[in-house]
Amino acid sequence: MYMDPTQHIESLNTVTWAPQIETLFSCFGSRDSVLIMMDPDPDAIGAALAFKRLLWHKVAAVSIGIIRPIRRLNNLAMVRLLRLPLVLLENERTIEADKFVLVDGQPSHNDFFSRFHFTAVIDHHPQNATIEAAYVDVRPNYGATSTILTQYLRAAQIVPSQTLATALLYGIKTDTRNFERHTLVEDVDAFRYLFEFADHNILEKIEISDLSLADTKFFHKAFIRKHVVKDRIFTYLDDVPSSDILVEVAEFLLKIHDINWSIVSGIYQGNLIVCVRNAGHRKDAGRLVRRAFGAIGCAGGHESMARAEIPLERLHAIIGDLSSTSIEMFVRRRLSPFKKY
Ligand SMILES: [Mn+2]
Repeated sequence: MYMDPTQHIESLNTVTWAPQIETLFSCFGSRDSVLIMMDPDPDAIGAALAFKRLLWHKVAAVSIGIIRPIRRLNNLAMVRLLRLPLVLLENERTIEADKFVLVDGQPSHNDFFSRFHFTAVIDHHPQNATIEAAYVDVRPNYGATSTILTQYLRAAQIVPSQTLATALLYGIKTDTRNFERHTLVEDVDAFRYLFEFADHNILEKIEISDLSLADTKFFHKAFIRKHVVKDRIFTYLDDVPSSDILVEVAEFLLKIHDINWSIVSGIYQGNLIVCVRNAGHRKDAGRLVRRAFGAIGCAGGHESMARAEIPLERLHAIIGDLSSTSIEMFVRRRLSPFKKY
């Protein structure tokens, strides 16, 4: 059956929405010192930069504050490569501004936000509480707040700089997962508009920067210990610093030609964690993991990704010795392509 890859992209079927740009500008004066706040993910960062650009030459000062440190490596790459001026708001008493703006979030989303009285709130999350602000624009059907801000820039006839366009483009790409989820024609439109202004070399580096140097030693171990049975590749990594590294390795191993299943396991916080990725036209990762481990631990997932967590005491009761070899063999036997359930 032919599936239109863009069928999930709905259209609002309305006249192109014109942002109330003059109403927004009337909320700010030339003496104002403005702080734009957000919980820093790429969409929020893009939207905040765009808001700052809108206020350029219209107010006395604008700064952008983030309410927690950025840890995701792609996002750190974004901030460093684009040299973004973000300030960590550790303590609200140190904040000196007379007007506050919130993007990609709502005051009720967070204790930190709820302490402020905002002049403007622009967001795309579902609205579950009334928002007290002079200017509110919440559009829950939009894929990204960066899309909304791109419309504001266009309404204000501001051509985005390369840095701004790159940040907005990356914001739209991450929040819509490259248009695989909650996407409107408006998101695609904003993407198309920003595309020609963005720095695609920097964007590419941001998108692929998801490994730290320390992670590479787990890849090394994964390659040394790999074991292939039919179209399944297994590897066991002993203790890992977080379960994320199991995901990274499992996704990487799926790139191997003729491999349809990658099964990467390790010990984290007293549990054996088994991370499974499945590619190909018959995908069943969730079902396989539930059958193999459902009775002894927590197991589940989707068609293409699944995981199981088995407490070590439980594992000890089943296999006795908890050496690398016996744990490795246990996972391999449970997920063997020859095993019949
Ligand atoms: Mn967002």
